[in-house]
Amino acid sequence: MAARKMRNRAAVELVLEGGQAGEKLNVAGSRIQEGGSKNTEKIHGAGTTVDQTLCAVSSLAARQYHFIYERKTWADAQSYCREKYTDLVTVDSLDVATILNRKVDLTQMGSARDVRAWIGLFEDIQGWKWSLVNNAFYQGFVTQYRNWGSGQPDNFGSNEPCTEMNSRGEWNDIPCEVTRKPICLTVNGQTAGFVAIQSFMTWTQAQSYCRANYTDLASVRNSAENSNVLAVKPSGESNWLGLYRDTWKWSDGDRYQFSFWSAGQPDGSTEYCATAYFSDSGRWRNWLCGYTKPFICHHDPVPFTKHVMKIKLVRNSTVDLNDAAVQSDLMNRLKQKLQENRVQGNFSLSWRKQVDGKIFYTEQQED
Ligand SMILES: [Ca+2]
Ligand SMILES: [Ca+2]
Repeated sequence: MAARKMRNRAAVELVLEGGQAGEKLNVAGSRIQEGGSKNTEKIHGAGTTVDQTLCAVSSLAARQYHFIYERKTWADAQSYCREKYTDLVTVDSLDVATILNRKVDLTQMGSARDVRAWIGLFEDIQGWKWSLVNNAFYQGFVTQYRNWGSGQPDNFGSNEPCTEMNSRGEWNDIPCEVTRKPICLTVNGQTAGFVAIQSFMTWTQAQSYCRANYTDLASVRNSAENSNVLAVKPSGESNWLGLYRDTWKWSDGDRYQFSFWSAGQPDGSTEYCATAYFSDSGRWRNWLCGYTKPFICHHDPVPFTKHVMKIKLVRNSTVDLNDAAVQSDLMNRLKQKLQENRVQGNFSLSWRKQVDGKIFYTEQQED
């Protein structure tokens, strides 16, 4: 009969605080057994490990990703994600791209040539707005006047988010990087005056120039003003107007900053929705929004204010868990684990002190 041995079992309560004000979750009672090692560097042994418990806790706070292999159009996929989860996925870092590459089940994606899934990225093709923001000047809905030429805006080459007026007074969307002479605007109460500038600039340079020297780039509120612009502009030329739009946007409203396009993408003037293409490491390809594809949702769990975890450490050694260096080492490893699990937002981790001021307390137990 094997001799029974006594194990020195230490318990500790770990307090995880963070997130927004919101629902309080309590996971007290999570147990970790840590045993068989001389110090806290190695965590092995039967039962739940520190890693597993931290994973479970942080998954309550971290963004989760869900692949849906049923095929839907981009708009239907967006509705589905918003209903069941939070939104179509936002891929705002290489970390997220890596997670998606790891999670995708290629066998469920259809033919090998079509391993792509909708993500939340779309081109805001209807989002035209004026450089000048001044509600008193527009008085309601006169921001909506447009005088597009026939077949415009056509987003030729998938890169036309700025607007010029041609020699007939008609508007055309064009790339913002080309150079045109700007039409600047001076505003005096409700009155608009237009000034033709005689030097070539990109749209952004034109905007800065007009804002520095006049009120802004030209806003056109009605056909009478369109004629006024036409009257001052150089004949036989196309000139900048203040109308522009954002290009790519995330469905959940996040700013489009991180870029992960496949070579040569985006292309196609009417491909307003983006897919992650898993034959190319999940890089993005824009595609016609009406096609049906698998898609990826993300889910943001309820923000939490505080978790209390009770951790039990089983050890054979004589390491002093109330030694400050040991505690700080363990704490650092726990914090690192939380970061690896992408716990979002500000969080803090601290030990909960017992009534006697100690953090760890030992339980004598037979096993
Ligand atoms: Ca165009
Ligand atoms: Ca494309």
